[in-house]
Amino acid sequence: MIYYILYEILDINVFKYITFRGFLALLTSFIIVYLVAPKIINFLTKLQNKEGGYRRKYTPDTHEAKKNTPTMGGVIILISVLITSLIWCNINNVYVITVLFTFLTFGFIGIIDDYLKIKYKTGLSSKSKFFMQVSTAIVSASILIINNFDTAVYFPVFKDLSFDLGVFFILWAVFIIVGTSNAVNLTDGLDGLAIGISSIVVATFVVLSYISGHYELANYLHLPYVKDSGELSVFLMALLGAGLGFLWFNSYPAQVFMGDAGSLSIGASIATVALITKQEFTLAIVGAIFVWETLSVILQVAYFKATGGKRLFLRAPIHHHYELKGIPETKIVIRKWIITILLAIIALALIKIR
Ligand code: 57M
Repeated sequence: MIYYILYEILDINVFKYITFRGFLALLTSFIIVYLVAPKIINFLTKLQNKEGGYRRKYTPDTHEAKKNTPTMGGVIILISVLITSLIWCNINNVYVITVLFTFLTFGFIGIIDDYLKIKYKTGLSSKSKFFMQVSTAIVSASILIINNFDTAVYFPVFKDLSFDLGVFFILWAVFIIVGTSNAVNLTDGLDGLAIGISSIVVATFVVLSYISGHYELANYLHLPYVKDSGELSVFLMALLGAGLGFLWFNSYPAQVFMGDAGSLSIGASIATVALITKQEFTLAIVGAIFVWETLSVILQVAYFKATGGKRLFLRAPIHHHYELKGIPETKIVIRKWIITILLAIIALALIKIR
């Protein structure tokens, strides 16, 4: 909005620049989170205490002390990113509209699930949650296709390799969006783990979306040029500011958990940006912790069924396995952040060797 008034109407040139608005977006969303989080945490704590909260069985003993920590803290991120995007993004940009739609709709699905868990001790059924996620992803992909989006998939390293999916792009988009959303959700099991990794991934895609929307840079680096996708970096800077702000309160010992409201919306929006910028495989690289956390669950369940009840890991997702081996929670979290930072550097370096 302010972008429209300051640049389109008052013609104040500096607000044309994505970088300038991006830094303002990061500061704005961080300050909003820092100011509203205490009040919302207080409200969620009262709600949780009134309704008795939600406890999963076989939770590691180290999590017993967390039983009164309020969840659904993702609403703080949703509010901050929405306000900041309306202020600093060009909301006439079809990619910003698509990502905001995905972000808010997955966030709404998460809010319903979190609230049902708090109030009735059980969330949405897996089927209804999956149906809502898939439906949203189909709408997101359809918005892109209606706006003549390039439905080809591109690959890291091999600059001339691409494969046009045509209408099957919708299936690909559903797989990437719903898969990433649930991978972040599974990973959200230790203080600061999901938000820390997500913020590093978001920061990586700030760079990638800026390049993807910059004709000269994209061509110099042999990356797919996606006209007007650079505006996504302003949205991502808003998400990064909100993520850092949320980490302020979710770092160990967490004052609040993000809930599905946060994990689903963050995962789905990152995935949608990866689809738009043609960097789905880069997402798999920098988000490899999300992939490994999900794979550990798949392997655990498959092994459990194949061996009639034996476990491959002490517990899945894999972060609980390390916990049960006696590694302190903060050490597990910071080591996974370090791995993700290294993966982000590798992912960006891979661009240069195309
Ligand atoms: C999402 N939820 C956390 C919090 C957060 C099929 C199976 C793998 C499913 C999986 C599952 O239910 N995952 C759901 C993970 C939970 O966090 C809440 O959920 C929100 C995210 N959706 O925002 O509201 C607990 O995680 C801890 N936590 C923190 N700090 C944070 O910042 O300490 C979360 C955020 C919170 C808190 O204790 O209550 C979770 O771990 O459930 N199931 C599991 O993840 C369970 N695994 C399991 O049962 N494995 C089995 C089979 C099924 C594979 C096995 O290994 O044999 C684990 N989680 C729990 N107990 N709580 C292990 C058992």
